[in-house]
Amino acid sequence: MEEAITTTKITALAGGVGAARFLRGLTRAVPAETVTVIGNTGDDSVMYGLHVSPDLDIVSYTLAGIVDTAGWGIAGDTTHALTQIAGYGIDTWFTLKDRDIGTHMARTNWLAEGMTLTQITDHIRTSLGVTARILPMSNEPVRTKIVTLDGVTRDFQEYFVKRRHSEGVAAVTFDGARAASPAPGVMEAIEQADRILVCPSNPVLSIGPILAVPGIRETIARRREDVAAISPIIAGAALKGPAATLLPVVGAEATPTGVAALYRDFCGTMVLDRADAAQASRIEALGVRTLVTQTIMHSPAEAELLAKEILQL
Ligand code: FO1
Repeated sequence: MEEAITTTKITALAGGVGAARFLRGLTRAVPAETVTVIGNTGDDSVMYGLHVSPDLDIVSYTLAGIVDTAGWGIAGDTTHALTQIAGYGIDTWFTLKDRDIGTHMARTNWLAEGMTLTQITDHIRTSLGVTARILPMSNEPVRTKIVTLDGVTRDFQEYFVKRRHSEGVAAVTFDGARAASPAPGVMEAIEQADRILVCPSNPVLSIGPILAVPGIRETIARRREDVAAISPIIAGAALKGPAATLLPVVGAEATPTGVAALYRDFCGTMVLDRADAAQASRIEALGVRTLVTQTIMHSPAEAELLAKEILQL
């Protein structure tokens, strides 16, 4: 009798650069077509008239092998369009390069024609040769807003890029989340996955918006034993971005224990770096199992090793 081939289905919650680097390793460790990525769209924005979906594009470009060394945009891209509009007096603080603009032009036109973000994201990733499935968390607009200590509410990219996340933050909100619904395929991907991974993304800015879409957090919580999250905080700091300064804003410590406390209702295992090994017992005391290993990914090969270790759990 022929042996049944069992394919493990993996669903991953993802933000931008850190997530994409992990996913590049994951899709080396397992067949990419067994991976479904649920991507954050809270960072989406209209820039120079074009709909930009940074986290979806970062994942698509990274898995397609065309991402720039910055972690976003396309390698070797040029800035002619931006130079042109700067000449018209437009403030070009958000860098959209020429080939990348092509993606945003296509997306903007397709949205105007009535295509959903799900359909558009699928078309872009398949056109780029990406075999992992990439789903936006929702097709309805959910927009991350930052309320500063001065009481000013900023659009996400204005806080993150224009002001280089240097302002004190009083609160983070996800406008539209309550009225949004999970995009087609999202709930099924969570319910039918053998393993659910939370990528090493900012828990507040990147994973927070996904969990804010009604139904998603509760559905993941029903799969708690199969959920593992990789801490984006190592030795009290984030490798990239403001995660360490934003965790206290939502009442959490800027440590893997703080991340575990935020995730404990839906996450059975926390993966933390060896530098934080001393925190394992505090995390276990929260009822969350731990895997202590090297979580810093210097290369795709190291990301693959990390993915393999997590999948062997
Ligand atoms: N990040 C920057 O620091 N500066 C930029 O000008 C910038 C432009 C940009 C354009 C397209 C895109 O997909 C991403 C872009 N990013 C830029 C990254 C982005 O702001 C953030 O990394 C994500 O929103 C957070 O994951």
